[in-house]
Amino acid sequence: PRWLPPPETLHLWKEFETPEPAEIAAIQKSFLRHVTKTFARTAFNMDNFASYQGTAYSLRDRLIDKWNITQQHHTREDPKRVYYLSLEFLLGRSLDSCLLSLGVKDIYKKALDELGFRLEDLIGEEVDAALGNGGLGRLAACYMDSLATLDYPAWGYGIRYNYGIFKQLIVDGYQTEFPDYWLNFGNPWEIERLDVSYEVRFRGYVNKVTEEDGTISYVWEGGEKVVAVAYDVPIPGYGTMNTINIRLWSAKPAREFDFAMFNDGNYDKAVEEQKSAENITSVLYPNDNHMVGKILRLKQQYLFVCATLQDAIRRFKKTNRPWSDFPYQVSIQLNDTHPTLGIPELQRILIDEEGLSWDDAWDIVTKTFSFTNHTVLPEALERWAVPLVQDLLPRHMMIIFDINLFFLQKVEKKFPGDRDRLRRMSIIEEGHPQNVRMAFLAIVGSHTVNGVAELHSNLIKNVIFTDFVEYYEGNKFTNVTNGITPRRWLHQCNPALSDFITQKLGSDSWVKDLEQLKKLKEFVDDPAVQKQWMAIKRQNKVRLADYIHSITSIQVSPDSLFDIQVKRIHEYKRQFMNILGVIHRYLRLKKMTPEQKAKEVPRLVVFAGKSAPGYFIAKLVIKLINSVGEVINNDPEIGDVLKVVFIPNYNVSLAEIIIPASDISQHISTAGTEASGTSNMKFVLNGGIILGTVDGANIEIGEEIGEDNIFFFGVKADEVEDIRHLNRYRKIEMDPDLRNVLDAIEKGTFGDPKIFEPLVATLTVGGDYYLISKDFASYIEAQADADEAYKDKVGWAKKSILCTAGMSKFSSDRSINEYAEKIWKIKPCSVPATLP
Ligand code: HBZ
Repeated sequence: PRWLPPPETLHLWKEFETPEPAEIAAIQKSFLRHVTKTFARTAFNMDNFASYQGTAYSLRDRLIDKWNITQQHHTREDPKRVYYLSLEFLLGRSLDSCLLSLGVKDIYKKALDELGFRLEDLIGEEVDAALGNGGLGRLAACYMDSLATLDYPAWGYGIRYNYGIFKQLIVDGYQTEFPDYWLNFGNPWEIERLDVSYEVRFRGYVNKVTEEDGTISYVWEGGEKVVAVAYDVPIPGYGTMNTINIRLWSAKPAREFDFAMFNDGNYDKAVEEQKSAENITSVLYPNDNHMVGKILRLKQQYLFVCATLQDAIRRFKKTNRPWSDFPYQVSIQLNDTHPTLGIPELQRILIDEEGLSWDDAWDIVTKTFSFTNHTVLPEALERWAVPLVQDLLPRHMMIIFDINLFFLQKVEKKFPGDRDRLRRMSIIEEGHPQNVRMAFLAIVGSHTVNGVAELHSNLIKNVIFTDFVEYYEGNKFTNVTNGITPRRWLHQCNPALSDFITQKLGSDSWVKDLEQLKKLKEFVDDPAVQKQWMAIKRQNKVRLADYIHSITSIQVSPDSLFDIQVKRIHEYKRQFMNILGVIHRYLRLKKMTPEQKAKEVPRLVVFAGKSAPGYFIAKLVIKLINSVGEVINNDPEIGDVLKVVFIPNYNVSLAEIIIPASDISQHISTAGTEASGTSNMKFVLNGGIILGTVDGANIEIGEEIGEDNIFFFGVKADEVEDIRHLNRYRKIEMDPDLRNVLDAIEKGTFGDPKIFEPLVATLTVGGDYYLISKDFASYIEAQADADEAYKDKVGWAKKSILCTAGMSKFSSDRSINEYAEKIWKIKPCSVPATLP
C-alpha cells in the first residue's frame, strides 16, 4: 500500500515544498549551507569552484521545488504529453540560463557580491554538458527550453553518457582527441533516481507458444539483462512555473548476480560481466552525419528506447485507461532514426506482453510515433545489418520482418506487379548481408515525417523518399523549420544587445515573443541607434579578441571584419573552400603595394569545429587551416590586413562568445546538403550577416530579412546532380583562380605539400563531389561584395539591425508551437504558482 503522511505533519512538508522567497538573506543562507554542509568548505577554504558549486546547489533547490509542483500538477490534470526521444542533448552550461529563467540573476549577483564572489567568475567554472555532436543535439536542447517556456507537458529522454563529445586539442596543427569525463567534479544539475530503473534484455531466444485455442504467441527469454537507471535534469521555463524534465538513462549491472559462475570460482568473470553493462552508456559516438555500424551503438539505442517506453507506459497505466487511449495521451517524437527501435519495441510490448492483436497494436503504434529527418546524405542514413539485429534483438528482428511483410503486401495491392517498387521500398535492403533501413521503418511506423527546413523537406519528398510520398499520397510528409531559443542565443549570450533592444522596445517581453523584434525596423535610420548598435558589436568583438589572445597568443584587431565559420568539420560544409578562399586573398595581397593594401578591409577569419576522429580528409582540412594561419599570421607584409585563427575545442559555451562577435558568418554547404543549419539563425539574430549558399534555412532567413541583407552565391540545389554527372564523365573544369591557389599549396608555401595531397586530390581525381571548383568564382565575388559593403559603415549598421529585426520566425517557440499543433496535438498546461 502507498505510504501516506500523518495529517498533523502535513504543514511540515508544506514549508519545504514551497519555493523559498528570492531574497538576499535567503540566498546567502542557502549558499552557505551548501558550501559548508554539502561540500565541507569553510570561510578560509574557498575558491571559485566551491562557490560555483554552492550557487548551483542553491539554485538546484529552487529548480526542484518548481519541478515537484509541475509534476504534481500534471499528475492531477493528466494532459496528453509529448516525449521527445533523442540520443543527444547538447545542453552546454546551466548556471547562467537557470538564473535567467528563474528571474533571479540580479539578486544572486548581489547576494554573492556581498559575500565577496563575482558571479561572472563562477559561471566560467562550469563544465559544459556536451552530450551531443552538433546541430541535432543542440536543437533538442533548444526545444526543451521552448517546451518548458510555453508550458507544454513534455519530457525529454536521452542517455547519460559518462563521456561527452571529446575535447579537441591542436597539436602541431593537427586535431587530437581527449576524453571528456564531464562528471569528474560532480553534476549539480541532475537528480539521481535510483528508485526509477528498468530491466533491459539483450540476445536470448524466442519461444513460440501455442495456446489450447490454437492462438500463437511469442515469448522472448534468456540472454543477458542490464538495468537502466534514471537521472533527471530539470529544465525550467523562462518566467513561468513550468519546469520539465530530461530523463537520461545510465546502464548498470542487473540486480541478479550470476551466482553459478561465482560459486564455480569464476569471481573475476562474474564481475567482468557486471562491468560490461556500464560500458553501454559510457561514451557518445562522435560521428555527425555519418553512420558507423558498431554493436555497442545498437545496444545504446535499444537500452534507451526500452527503458523510455517502460517509463512512459508505467505513467500511462497509473490512470487505468484502455490501451486505445494511448495515442491520445502520448505522443512520441523520434529525433532522427536513432530511437527508431522504439517502434518494434512498442509493437512487441503490446502483442507479446499486453496480449493485443497485431492490428490493434499496430494502429496504436502508428498513431503514437512521429519522426524528424535531419539529413539527405546517403552515408548518414542508418542501416543495421540483419545478422547483427537478429543476434542482439531476435524478437525485434521477427517483428521488423512482419512489419515489412504487411507493408509490402499493401504496396503490392496499390501498385500490382511493380516488383522494382517493392525492392526499392522494402525496409529490408537485399544484399550480403541484408540491412534494415531505419528511415523506412521510421516512416512506416509513424503518422508524420518532417524535414527541418522548406528546401530540405522538399528534397525528402522529391528525392530520397519519393516512393513513400506516392504511396501515402503525400499525407505523411510535412515541414517544420528549425528554430533556436532566443533566451540563450541572444538574451544570455549578448547581454548588451539584449538590454539595448529592451530599452528601445520599452519592454523585455520580446524574450518570450520574438515577433516583437520586428518593431526594431522603426529604428533602422536612427543614427544614434546605428552608432550604439555597432558599439555593442565592437564590445563583443573585443571580448572575442581577448579570448583568442588568451588561448592562441595571436593578437587580432577588433577593427577588422570578423569573418567566422564555426561548425563540425565536414566535406559538405566546405571549410576547405573557405581556407582556399583565404589563400586566394593572401596571394592577392602579396601582389599589392603598401598603399593598395592600406585600402583593403582588414579581415580576421575564424574557424572552429571538431572533426570525427576517424574522418581523415576533415582532419587534413584542420591541418591546412592551421598551416595557412601560421604563414599568414607571421608574414610582416600582411599585418592586420589578414589574420587566420583556428580556435580549438568548439562547444556551446565557446559559441556563446563567438556568435555575438561576428560581422560575417559563413554557411557555405553545397546546395542541397545542409538540411537546415541552426547556427546561421544564431549569428543573424545577433546582427551578423550571412555569406552563404542557397541551402537549408539560409533560404528562409533571406526571405525574412530581405536579400539585400545576405550574401548569397553558388549553384542552386536543382543544378547539383547535372554538374556532378558532368564531373564524372568529363575532365573537371578547374577555376583558374583556384588553380593558382592549389599551385601555391603544391609549391610548399604552407609546408610540406605531400601532407595535403589527399585533400587536394578530392578536387581533381576525386571528382570534386562538393562542387568547390564550380562555386569558387562566385564565392570570391560574394566575399568582394562583402568587403565593399563593410566600407559603408552606416549601410552595414542598417543591414545588421535589419538582420536582428527580421529573425522572429526562427524562435524555437514558433517551431515548438507548430509541432504541438500540427503533429503532437498537445496543449499547454500552465502550472499555478502554488498548489491547492
Ligand atoms: O541537424 C544536423 C544537420 O546537419 C543540420 O543541417 C540541422 O540544422 C541540424 C538540426 O536539424 N544534423 C546533425 O547534427 N546530425 C548529427 O549530429 C548526427 C549525429 C549522429 C548520427 C548522425 C547525425 O549518427
